[in-house]
Amino acid sequence: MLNLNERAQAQFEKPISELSNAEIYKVLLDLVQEKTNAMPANQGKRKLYYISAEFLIGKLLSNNLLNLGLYDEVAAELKANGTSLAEVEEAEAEPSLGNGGLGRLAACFLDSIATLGLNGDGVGLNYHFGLFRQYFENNEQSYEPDEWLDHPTWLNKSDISYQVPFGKFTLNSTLYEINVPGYNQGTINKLRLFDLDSVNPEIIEEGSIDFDKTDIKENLTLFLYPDDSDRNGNLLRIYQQYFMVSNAAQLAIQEAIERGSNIHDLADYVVIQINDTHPTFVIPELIRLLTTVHGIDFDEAVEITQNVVAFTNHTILAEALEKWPLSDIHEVVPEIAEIIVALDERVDAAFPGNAAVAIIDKRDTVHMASIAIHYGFSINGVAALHTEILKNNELNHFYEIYPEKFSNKTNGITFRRWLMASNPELSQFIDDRIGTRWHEDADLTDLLAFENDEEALLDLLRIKENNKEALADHLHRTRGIVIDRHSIIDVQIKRIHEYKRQQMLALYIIYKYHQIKAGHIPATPITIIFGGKAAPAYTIAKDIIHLILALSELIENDLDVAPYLKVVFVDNYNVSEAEYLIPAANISEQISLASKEASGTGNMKFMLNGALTIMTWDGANVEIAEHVGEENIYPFGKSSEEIVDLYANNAYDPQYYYKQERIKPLVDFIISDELAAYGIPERLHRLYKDITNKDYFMALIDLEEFIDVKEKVYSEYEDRLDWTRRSLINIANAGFFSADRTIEEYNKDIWHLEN
Ligand code: CR1
Repeated sequence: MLNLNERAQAQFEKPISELSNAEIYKVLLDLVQEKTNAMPANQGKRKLYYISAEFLIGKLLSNNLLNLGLYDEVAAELKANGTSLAEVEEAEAEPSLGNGGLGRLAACFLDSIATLGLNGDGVGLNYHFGLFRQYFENNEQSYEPDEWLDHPTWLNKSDISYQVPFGKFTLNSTLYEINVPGYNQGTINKLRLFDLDSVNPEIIEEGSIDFDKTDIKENLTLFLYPDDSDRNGNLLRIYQQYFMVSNAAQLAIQEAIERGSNIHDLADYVVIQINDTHPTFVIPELIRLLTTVHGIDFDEAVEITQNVVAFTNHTILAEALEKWPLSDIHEVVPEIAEIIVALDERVDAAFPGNAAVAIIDKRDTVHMASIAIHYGFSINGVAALHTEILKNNELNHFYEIYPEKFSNKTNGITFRRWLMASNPELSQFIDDRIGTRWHEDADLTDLLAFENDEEALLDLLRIKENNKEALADHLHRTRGIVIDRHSIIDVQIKRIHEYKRQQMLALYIIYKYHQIKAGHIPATPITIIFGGKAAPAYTIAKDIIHLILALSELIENDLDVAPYLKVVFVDNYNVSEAEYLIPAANISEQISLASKEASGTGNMKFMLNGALTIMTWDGANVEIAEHVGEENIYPFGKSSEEIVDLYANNAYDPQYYYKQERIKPLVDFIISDELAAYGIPERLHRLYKDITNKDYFMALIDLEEFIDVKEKVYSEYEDRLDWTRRSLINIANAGFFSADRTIEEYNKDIWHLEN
């Protein structure tokens, strides 16, 4: 017995039934912290450090209770006291330590690494305000600092601190730690977040997220990805990155020495996985520490580093493959700039004349991915198609010289959070049908035996309806938004980016709006839900948000259409919102321009929760289609080869598509008088011009096929039992997308941790 009432009395001198949600949350937080603080860490000679700019960990209470085996007991005690975990969790603040798929992947990985009992910690920064809190005003995105640290958190302050020697000053770090218990493991790993005591929120200008970018001591860990559209922003990002990796490298070396390393054998003790290019400075930093602090000569330091560091690439978008002017790096940390120059000279000597693999290009710009590939021992992509594109296109010049370094590790998601914690009813449904072995091995294929079992299908249908009900309540309670709980729930949630093509779905909405106006009433009302943030400096992405919000208001105010079509943009989309949206979704929108979405992981979460996917042949969608079979998914659009060719030959002309009879009126509607009533002409005209003249991510190329497939999907939804049968088939085949499988692959091929 946990006896929560005793704890409540001791802490608040009241029984549970008289506590507020925030107080109950505090009781449970302390209970879990007590347990995990007492648990031993995973052991092993070799230890992994997973360095990442983002860890989008979400709220931790339910997940931790689940992993500790306390979930059912706590749920029962709360119920007996007239409340529930869902209600109590409303009092938990979601940590603002990440933004997108890259950060959420890191969080799923931490859960799986701990669950497999492997010795591996996450290392990152303790951002005080994350990216930003998004809200909408006048149908535009607005910003607020996303406060989370003034609520009770899971952070433990450690006494570990390092000196980080920048060119102009040295800063002392403070390390905070979050326990990461594995599922049924009895051991923990940690997420280790470095910070500065001198950081000062007061420097943020009232009512904005602006601050003095040059005041490094006070601003260093305020925000994730501070605006880098000017030089001071560039410098700040370099300050952040170097601060993160210098601490990580010092920590890894110190712990290796404690476990018995003599530094020459560091690679037997340490493996560092760098999550995208943001932590790449760890390579020159390791070399600096080995040579200056540990007395190793340069050649050997390079060799040691090369055996320690492995790199994951998460995108082929040029904008995200980081490049920094050498002079900027020099200004922040001259020693690191000098080491990079030396590393570049070695590359030059080894591959003379091969400009494509140079670290420093002709304009003295440093290519971070080049450092990571030359001076790491492994590079992997995050889905089969993505890895092929890296090998054959984007990174082909590197692949030619280092074929043995390349491998694929298709992403995965943790079923603990994305099924057991966020969809308990579905989880119970599965337990009742096939037992609980899947909790360990993620194998759900025995569910296929129920494909034609009407009772099971009706049960599954009822669970989806309940989750829709819960979503409707949540949207109403938190935002006053009313949705039809019996409508079809059609969801696109992800960062806002042209390549993800939220604008294509917006054009479809314009199509549907006119169809309904013309009297073609859908058999079931439709609710289309968006969620996601646009980077503050990304104008077109903000214009796309504006278009969707304006359409939403237009439709809302049109009494002919409003009963049948509703468009919702959920503000400040995050993990907590995803946990309502994904279990409730009927349709998952995975409609990126083929070749551009490295993997996607939302796609896997929707599949696992029984949504059917509308997809382009991109990223992990391709593998999802392989696992569920093409009859249980809705593919459309040009192939990645076709798109890669179009780019290579500069052969895409948006005007050609714009002029098509079915497309032109949809695009023209963006600048119509009707929409102008709800919109800002400048934004709508700019977007219109962009789509008709540039359309770099080809929103128009697949639009006609998209319209056809959407119509087909909605009409097939009318056969609820057959729809639910295919939903079951999707769930049953999701096992491959467990992050445990992904982590087993990383460990077998790259990390070689023993447990
Ligand atoms: C990719 O866009 C992928 C995640 C995790 C993202 C997405 O397709 O699923 O990484 N990349 O691998 C990213 O955020 C900065 O790059």
